[in-house]
Amino acid sequence: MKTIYSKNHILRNSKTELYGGKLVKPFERPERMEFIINEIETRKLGPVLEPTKTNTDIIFKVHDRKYVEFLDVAWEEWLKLGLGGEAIPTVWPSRSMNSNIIPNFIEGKLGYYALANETSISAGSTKGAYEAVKVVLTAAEMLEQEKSLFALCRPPGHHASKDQYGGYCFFNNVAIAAESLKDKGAEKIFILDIDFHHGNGTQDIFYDRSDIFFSSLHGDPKEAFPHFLGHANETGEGQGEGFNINYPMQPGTPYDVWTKNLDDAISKIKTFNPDALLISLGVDTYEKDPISFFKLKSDDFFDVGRKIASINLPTLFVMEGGYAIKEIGVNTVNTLKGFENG
Ligand code: Q9C
Ligand code: ZN
Repeated sequence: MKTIYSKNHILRNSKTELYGGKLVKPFERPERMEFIINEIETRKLGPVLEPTKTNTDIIFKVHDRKYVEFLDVAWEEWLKLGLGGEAIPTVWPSRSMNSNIIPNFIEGKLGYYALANETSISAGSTKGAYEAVKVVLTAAEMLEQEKSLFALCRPPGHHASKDQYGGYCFFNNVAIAAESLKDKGAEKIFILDIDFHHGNGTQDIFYDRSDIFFSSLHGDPKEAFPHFLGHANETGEGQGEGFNINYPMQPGTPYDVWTKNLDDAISKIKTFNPDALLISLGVDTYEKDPISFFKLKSDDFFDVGRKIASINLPTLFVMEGGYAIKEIGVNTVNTLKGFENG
């Protein structure tokens, strides 16, 4: 399997994450990619190629123009305040306030465009996020010639909605890939999100659509981030009714329980019969992940890949989360090798 990867992901390199009441070194850090690339090379998954697609205008099919413009200037505007630290929102349009008027001042804009405040914006963050879009667009374009591809995106994307960043995500890479495939003639796309966290951004973007089916296996939002979306009763709306399925699961969920839900999702994929399958691949379902609570073991990821291969569709894997850094490469490549040898 070919991997598309940009070394320029390093442009996204913030120093802080608000976690446990402290500013800590971010869980979503550049070294994650080094462990994955290393494992791809040692186990000879296939060539690692740089993105060739550099026009990212299709972003506007997924994200609001004003949101993208905000991300383009956020760091410069924050810098002008001369406060020294990284850009972190401190105020939101909460239920008792008015969220219809977008503030001019950066402090207000951060709260308007952020869905959480662990994702600090720093110099280069937005440029790094564009690199992940180039990676996923190059991979989507190549999917016409290849049975499967791995878009090694960083930063991840599935928490980013039409007009909000957070959960380490700025642009919704997998959603942008889906729009790109539709642009090239695909009629139906299925997005299966197996990251530990609910893909709230992807769900929100396609919630009223019947041509892009979204399904997610994740920690129950009553217990886990993003906390305010990902419940089982969210099934789509309007034209999209019936084209969204969530599988929230409890703390401590082991592979045998998790994989029954995967089997159910796979039966939905087969019935929907899409032109392509996009996998939001997070390996934070791993038992030793520092911020998650499922109990998948490294060997289980082979089986995940094998099951996805059995669906027998053009498949694009898009990297999302995974924070057990030492094992992130093994778990990712196990999934992809399981797919190839399945
Ligand atoms: N107590 C992705 O995996 N903070 N994002 C969680 C846990 C945010 C995860 C705090 C986690 C975001 C792409
Ligand atoms: Zn995650």
